[in-house]
Amino acid sequence: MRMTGFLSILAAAVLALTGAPALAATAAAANTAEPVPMANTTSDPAIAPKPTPADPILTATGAARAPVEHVGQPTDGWYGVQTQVTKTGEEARSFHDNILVPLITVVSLFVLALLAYTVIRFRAKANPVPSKTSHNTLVEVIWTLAPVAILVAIAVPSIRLLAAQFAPPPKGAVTLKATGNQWYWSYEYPDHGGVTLTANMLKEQSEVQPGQRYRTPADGPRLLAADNRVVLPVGVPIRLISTAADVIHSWAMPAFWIKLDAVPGRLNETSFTIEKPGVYFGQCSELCGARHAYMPIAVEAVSPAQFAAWIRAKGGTMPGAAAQTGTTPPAGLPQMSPATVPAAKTDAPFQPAPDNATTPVAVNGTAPANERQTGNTGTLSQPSGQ
Ligand SMILES: [Cu+2]
Repeated sequence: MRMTGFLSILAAAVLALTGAPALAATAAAANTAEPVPMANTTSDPAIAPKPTPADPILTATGAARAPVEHVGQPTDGWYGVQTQVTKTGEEARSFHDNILVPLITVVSLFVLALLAYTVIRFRAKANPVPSKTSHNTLVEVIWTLAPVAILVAIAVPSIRLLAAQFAPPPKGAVTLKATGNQWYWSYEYPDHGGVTLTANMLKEQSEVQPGQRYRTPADGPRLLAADNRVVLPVGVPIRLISTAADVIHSWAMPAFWIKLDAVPGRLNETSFTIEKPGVYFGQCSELCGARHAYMPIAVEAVSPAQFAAWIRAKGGTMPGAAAQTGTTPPAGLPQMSPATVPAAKTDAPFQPAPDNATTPVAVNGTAPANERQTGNTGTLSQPSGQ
């Protein structure tokens, strides 16, 4: 009887190992076979603004900078986490690959071996007279202390990594505010003259009307390419602030080791520094409705000089210049963490007000009530079909 139980465990393990790729393949097939549901195909504003040579992020030919394969995006058949381009991400990847996976493997094999030994050695047929042993102090102390030691060994680097992700950024950090909307992302650079942009997923050529912009390989992978990329400087600390306009979304960027919930009425904050220039892709990672899967995140990391040029091309200002006019408060954003943000302040206190780009964003929920009513999704430049 016990032998049968063991065999069924083995069978389940084998099934899980061999069945997983098949399931994944089925899911992938279903994914490619189904047309992308578009709630509002006619009014969705995926029309290409003609690339302007003045945009410093465009290459000399006027095309978007093409992403590099295997970097900042998923790869077919790839095991493990994506290549990391932040310090915390690299530490976390190393912790996962070099400590957690070997440890899990050793523990699993050890338990499997113990189980197999017990099942075979102490089976009823081989033991007509069962042992009456009820406890063994030494063994009990070992099997209590060994897991405790393993857990402590895992907890110390884990907690250090967790703390590193939520450490307040140093002075001079670039603030990026990401707002989740059903179903697109809008962004704001409050320290840079209130530059705003809206990012919608780029559709496939077969899904758009003639003349409308569609995804090309240079834009990025299907379902991950966005019509507008978030531009961030390399080597400069970034303060990411997230919130949402309707339901909970999550700003997730695997290559940065970032997954930050975007909650209506709240501000969440994290910080990171991108180490390598490139194009990186992520997705909303909180189930937020029918088109949850179609609100990608595309980040283009460039040199600080290119970033400054891009900000100027977008009509913004670099913080040094802006501070003198008093229009933007680089240090005025409160250091908010999920724990310190007032929870139930207002309905929509964190809406950007793109009508007047020089108005500081009401990040602390103290904007007058009449201002809170403005700046809703209607003022965003390219709201997606809903
Ligand atoms: Cu979402």
